[in-house]
Amino acid sequence: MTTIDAGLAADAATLWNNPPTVGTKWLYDERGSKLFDEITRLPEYYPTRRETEILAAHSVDIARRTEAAMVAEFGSGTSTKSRLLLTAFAHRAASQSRSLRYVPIDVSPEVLTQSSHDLSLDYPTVSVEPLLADFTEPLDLPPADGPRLAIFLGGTIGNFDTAGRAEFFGRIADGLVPGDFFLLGADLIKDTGRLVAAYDDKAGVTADFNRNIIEVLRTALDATGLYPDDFAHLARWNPAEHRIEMWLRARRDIEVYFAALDRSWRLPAGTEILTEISTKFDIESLGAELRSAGFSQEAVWTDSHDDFAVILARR
Ligand code: AVJ
Repeated sequence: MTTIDAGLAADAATLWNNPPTVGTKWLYDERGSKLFDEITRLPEYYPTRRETEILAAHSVDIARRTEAAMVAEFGSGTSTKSRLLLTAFAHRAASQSRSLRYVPIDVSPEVLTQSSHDLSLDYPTVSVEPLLADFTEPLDLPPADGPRLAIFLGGTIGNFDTAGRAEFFGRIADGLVPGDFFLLGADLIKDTGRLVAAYDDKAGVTADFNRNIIEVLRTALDATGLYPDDFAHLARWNPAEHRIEMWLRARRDIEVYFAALDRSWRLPAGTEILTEISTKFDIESLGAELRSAGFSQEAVWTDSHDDFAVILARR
């Protein structure tokens, strides 16, 4: 995990902020990515099932509307939902004797290698071209001989705050040319009880996922005195920012030494560390954000419960 280790040392300064924060992407090492995968199957965690319902119902339509030669997926993870799109896109391309390229982009090399291997076997007509990259940094998409479709699914857009979203949408728009497309999945504002339960499940998988970031810090920064069990998982709804926030609260006074940084980290009992935000949206304001980034809205689909939305935008 050399890429993560080097990056985390450079990223660690926010541990000394007030409140302390840890870059959300450090939740998604190999173990974290597997735990997140488990989260997507929890009864309380509805977003994956809702988005899957939308993609299952509309993939053929999305393939027809875009006629994409390349699908580039930001934060592809295990690409489970992308399979619905790939099936439709590969079929559409084959029926027109076109080829289809799929570019999964992720920060986890293990997850990227495994999913690319599996996809190549299952989609022999699709050229799978994985890209190990952090989508929070500038990134050039490979050129293609036809429309490109950038996709960002799962509601991961919720990990950005308002300024971060504007920057991210602007960067996607810059990387595309007129005629290219952007497909965005976003979780919608709903009953607070359901939202909180989705991030604080009964089985405690989300708690383990959150605490895993402590283990990532411990190994990457060569820490002594740092133990996941010393932290309690908290999921809170922030109504002003309409987002779920995940925090870790120190259960006792904690004193850590990071050998990789030659620096110590003191957390009095009760100190809370912000590890992830998951913003929830209303369709109108999200559409407006896309328009200010230079996209036009082509279509919006929601699931049968109006829990989740998928927006197709054109550059
Ligand atoms: C992967 C960012 C979409 O915000 O719902 C799930 C992450 N964190 N449970 C989300 C997550 C805790 C998830 N995203």
